Amino acid sequence: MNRTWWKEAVIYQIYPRSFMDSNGDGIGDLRGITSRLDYLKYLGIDVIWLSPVYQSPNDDNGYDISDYQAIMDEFGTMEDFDELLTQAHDRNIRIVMDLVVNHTSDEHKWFMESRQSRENEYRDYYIWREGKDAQTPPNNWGSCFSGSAWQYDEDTNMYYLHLFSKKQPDLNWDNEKVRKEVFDMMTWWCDKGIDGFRMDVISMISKTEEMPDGEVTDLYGDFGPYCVNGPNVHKYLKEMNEKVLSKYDLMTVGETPGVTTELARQYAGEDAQELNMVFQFEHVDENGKYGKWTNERMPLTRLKKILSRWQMDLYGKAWNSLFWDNHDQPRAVSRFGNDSPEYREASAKMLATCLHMLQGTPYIYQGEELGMTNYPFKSPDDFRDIESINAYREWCTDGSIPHEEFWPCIIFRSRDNARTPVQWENTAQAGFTTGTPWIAVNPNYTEINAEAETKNPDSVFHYYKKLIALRKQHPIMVYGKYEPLLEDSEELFVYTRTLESEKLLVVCSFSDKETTFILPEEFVGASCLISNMKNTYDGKNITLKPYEAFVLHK
Ligand code: TEU
Ligand code: CA
Repeated sequence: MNRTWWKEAVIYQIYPRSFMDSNGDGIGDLRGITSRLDYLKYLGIDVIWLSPVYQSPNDDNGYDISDYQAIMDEFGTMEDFDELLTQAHDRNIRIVMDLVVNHTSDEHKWFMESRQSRENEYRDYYIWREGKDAQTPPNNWGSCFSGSAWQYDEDTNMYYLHLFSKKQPDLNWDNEKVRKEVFDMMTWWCDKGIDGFRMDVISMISKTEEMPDGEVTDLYGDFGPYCVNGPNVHKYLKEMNEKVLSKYDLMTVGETPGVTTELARQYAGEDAQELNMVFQFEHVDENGKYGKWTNERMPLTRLKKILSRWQMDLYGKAWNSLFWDNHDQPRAVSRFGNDSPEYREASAKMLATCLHMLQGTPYIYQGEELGMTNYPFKSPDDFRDIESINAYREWCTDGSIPHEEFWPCIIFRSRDNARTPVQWENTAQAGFTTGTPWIAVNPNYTEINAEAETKNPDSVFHYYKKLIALRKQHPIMVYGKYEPLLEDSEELFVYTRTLESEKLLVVCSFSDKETTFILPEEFVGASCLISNMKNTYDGKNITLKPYEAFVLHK
């Protein structure tokens, strides 16, 4: 298996709007990020994945781009970006940009032209279809952000497709002019010296020609079979690789909802000439009777089965991206751990151990290294995210689901849990801004903040720092072969990693009860690489405290 820098790196995702505000307008910005690079260097990360910073009306907080080669006014200027890139590179930190090219903003000049007339030269940059009539869209597909996936445009009496908000019209990738525009823009950013791309819903860029009604799963038809992993997606990614990616030393990761381990070997195969790795979502796509809006937790055995399959199916063939959360997911310690005062720190460290000892490139979402938790939402007015706002209206306000029934579901999974400001210190607004933040700061910033944790050697922060440092010292963490143990346990996630004569044993308790673990003979007497508790692991019968995690090395 060939060894490369992006396999050995730890990636830190920044959601700029909520990371650090430098000018007191309550909105995070590029200069704010630059001011925190020493903190990231101290943590030890190698790469920053920067969520979108391009010109945008912010209908979906920057994932609706109106100019790919200009910086969003609220985030600063292109000079601020150039300074951030220089300062990051001076610290040997790479910058990976968020490439959002499944769709643009409806305020992009291409769409402003396209909607002018059916004959406009930009008409075919997007996906326009006749409705069944002026009141009936071309089919029953639903948008990810509620409502129909089709928006009627009366100027030309046609509908345009938007798999996300109606201000995010889908680009027509079958149009070679679109592909050329995108590849030219990517080249422009690469020539500025960026180090790669995270590619937003890249598995959705190719749609089938036929667009029939989809299976109705909740309120609308499912567009999946016609818009995910489509007929030309690999052709277009191979063209992107040949015309852009292959010309630079880049890290590329596709956000590929709907990907399987089989397809991952096409998207990110060692010899596939497409991408380096993909984000899969099987372990975070727990659904209930209201789709994603559920506070049900996935049984540990199912979580282990999914992660094991991804470890074993990709081994030696493709590369895993490892994450518990990001800007679209609830906070890891609240979802997979236990965010009570008694168990928050132990379970956050346990989750970090479990993830960072797997094979793949680990991603740390801003604040995860502090053990930041979900937010205590009190009312739908607390939401800022279009997905949560629309969902509450669709299911509750306009729908038939009582607030008391839906509320626990939406506050558990809302993307806004991950978008509250990073908690830097125990001062007003957690040191994120001197102004009024665009979204409320979690009140627990008084206990959970970077200043307190960087000073406390036993903090979640220092535990992440230690895990990152271990990765640099032990190639087995990167290249060792994964094998699961105790697959039927609902309390313990146990696995080994093997590289030549070296072995690791990773034991993580997901339980809030004491559990016992029988040490395999071969690990009796092995040294402890890291653990989140002060314990010795030299006996055969080990009693684990709630959320205890340890790694033995021989
Ligand atoms: O997310 C794509 C995606 O699948 C989301 O619908 C995500 O899975 C869902 O919100 C989880 O609840 C990407 C970006 O990460 C997201 O922030 C954008 O809103 C979306 O694409 C549209 O660009
Ligand atoms: Ca600001």
